[in-house]
Amino acid sequence: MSTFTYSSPFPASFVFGVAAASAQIEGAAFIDGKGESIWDRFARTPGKVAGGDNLDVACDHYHRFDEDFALMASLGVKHYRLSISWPRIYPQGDGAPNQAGLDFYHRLFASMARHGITPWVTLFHWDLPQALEDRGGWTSRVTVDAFARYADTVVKEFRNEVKNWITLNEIRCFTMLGYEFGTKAPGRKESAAVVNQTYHHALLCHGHGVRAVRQFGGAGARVGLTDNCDVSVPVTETPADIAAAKAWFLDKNLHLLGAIHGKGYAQAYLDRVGADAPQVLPGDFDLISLPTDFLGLNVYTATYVRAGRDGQPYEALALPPSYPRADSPWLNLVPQAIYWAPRMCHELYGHKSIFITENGCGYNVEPVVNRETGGEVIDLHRRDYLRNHLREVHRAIADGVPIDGYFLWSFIDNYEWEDGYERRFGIVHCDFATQARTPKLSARYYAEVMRTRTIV
Ligand code: PNW
Repeated sequence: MSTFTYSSPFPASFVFGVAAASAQIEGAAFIDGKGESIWDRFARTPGKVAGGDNLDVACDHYHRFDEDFALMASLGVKHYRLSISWPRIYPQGDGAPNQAGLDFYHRLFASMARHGITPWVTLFHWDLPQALEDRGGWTSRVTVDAFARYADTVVKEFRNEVKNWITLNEIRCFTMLGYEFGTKAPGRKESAAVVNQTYHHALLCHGHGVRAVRQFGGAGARVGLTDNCDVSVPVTETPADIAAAKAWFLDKNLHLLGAIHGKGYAQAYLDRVGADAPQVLPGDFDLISLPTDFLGLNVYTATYVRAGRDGQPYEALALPPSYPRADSPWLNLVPQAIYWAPRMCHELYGHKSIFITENGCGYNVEPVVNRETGGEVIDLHRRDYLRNHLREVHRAIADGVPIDGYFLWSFIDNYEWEDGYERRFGIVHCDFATQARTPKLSARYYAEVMRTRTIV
């Protein structure tokens, strides 16, 4: 019988961490030879980003990483998920690597090591070199070939500093939102066939990332994908609603999670897309389906699903207008999302190691108060979000779901893509005018969770 109860500490090996991404915090957008990214271009396109905010300075982490890691260490953070900026390493996407870019990350990893913080490195978190977009971006195999070289270079270069690798962050966001809806860079609105092809190219890059880590990562290296799967939560936790939620989950994630677990696209997917199916070349699925060591899940929200009527396999419910949400319009507050997403992945695909690679919430108005005593932000809304989600992670572990770690998004307020600097996701407040950092109440709360390994 399991001795893991409601009040048990998280398992000793459970990883608590924080996350951020290169483009959102580094700044130094045109320094030391870094090339233009599609987000640098998108931000300068009128009307695309709130306030016309760009990534030029962001949190100036490029120049302040040492102080940021000291702050992390003071909060007891021992694991940090970051990403490497592709255009800092290959300013033109491919060609010759930029030594100054490589040197920067060596300095950064050295500082992390000095502060006792383990890196979890994402190879691609949306900052595609603009030079590759000019050659077709995610619609083209040129990007796949360039990514393969980039992944080889980065894994070889940092094999002694980095053991935990994540290939790509949230394929949906840089394909569907970037090439179908156009709300994210590069802001294109393409046909279904083109969009399906961008998914396929992204999957191939994931495969190349896995291959590169196996080939060059050295002993002890592990690798996985970070996916923001569409998450369903059963309206009642009864067999009928759970089965319906599972059927919905399988359906909505067929083109990505389904694909990496198959030797080809599922027939149900091919039936759905018909003539818009992506072009698949021989050997593609040898890469796409390479076994990984873990699955990364970014979980923020979910759709409620119940058993279908009239022979339908499920019914997904639209949320009523009064349903609570964060200031991000898509971020409906559904803590059970973080219970069901890993459980479904475990049950449907057999994952044996799952990391929550992001979870957090964004709000606009978070004033710094009590400045005379060093300052704080009373973000009880975030403390609540965090606590409710951690409870569900804990419940999942108690139910035998293999969740091995949790990374909070985000360490610090940063560039929230098309929402610019207006939307704050950090547990550390950033004053973008002065670059002053102020830990929020939620940072103190999370520090106590990490210290005691319990939900305080
Ligand atoms: C993630 N949605 O993006 C990204 O990985 C982060 O870079 C980002 O800052 C964070 O979550 C907060 O937004 C998402 O529309 C963007 O469902 C949009 C969605 C989900 C995740």
